[in-house]
Amino acid sequence: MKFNLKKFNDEGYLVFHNIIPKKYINKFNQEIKKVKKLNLKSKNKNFETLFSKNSNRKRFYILLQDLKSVRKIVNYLDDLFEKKKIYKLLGFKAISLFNSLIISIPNDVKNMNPLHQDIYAHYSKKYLKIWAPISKVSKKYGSMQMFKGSHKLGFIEPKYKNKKSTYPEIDKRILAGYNSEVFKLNPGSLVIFNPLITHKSIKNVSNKVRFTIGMDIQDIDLVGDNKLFNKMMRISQIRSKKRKKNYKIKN
Ligand SMILES: O=C(O)CCC(=O)C(=O)O
Ligand SMILES: [Fe+2]
Repeated sequence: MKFNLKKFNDEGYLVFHNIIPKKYINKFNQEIKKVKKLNLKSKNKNFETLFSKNSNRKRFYILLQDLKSVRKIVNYLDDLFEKKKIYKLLGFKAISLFNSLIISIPNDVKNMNPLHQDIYAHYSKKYLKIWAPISKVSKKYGSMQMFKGSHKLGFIEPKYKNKKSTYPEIDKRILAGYNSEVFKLNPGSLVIFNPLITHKSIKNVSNKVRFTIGMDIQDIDLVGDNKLFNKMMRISQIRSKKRKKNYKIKN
């Protein structure tokens, strides 16, 4: 695993293949099988059925975030970055590590992330994001599209498309002339990216659920552009409020 710092700084992301050992991916799949068995009485039902009720979705999503195998994978990657001296290369001194599990249901568009930068938990100027597919990702299985070099534009103010939107988006016109990539990767690969690179979800048009682990790695260093941090936190607060309001209306 060779971290090409120049490429990372130029393009805003790096892709690595076959990083997470198979045994961890298998463990994850076994756990998911157990969850399905426990919650789905009928064999022909799938995650979609469970997720279809909004009240279920929230509880289920929260519990799935902390699957034991997800923790194990995150710890494995943290140790690997330490061993390969990636933290050192990037100048991390005191690390805060947050992890999440992205679950993308076939044909779901409501929960996709529109064109955005990762400004919703952005508390440090030294911030690295990991996107680690644990199931196949592609234009068929759903994926992420990333705009090469767009982190160099710096913070871009996102706007709500209409009154009903709960996720403000970046105007795609600002990316005219930028090349982009939709990741086609096998489970166990990694995308390491700058949180300010513009990216979006790609719809899952297969009949399989897409699972991806997300990691937020931030240095606990408060020095930086306070005005910008306040702005990002304000945008994040407004988005949370809109989401809560929506949640209540539906239930
Ligand atoms: O996987 C996705 O659908 C989007 C992921 C994303 O926006 C992120 O990891 O920051
Ligand atoms: Fe994101």
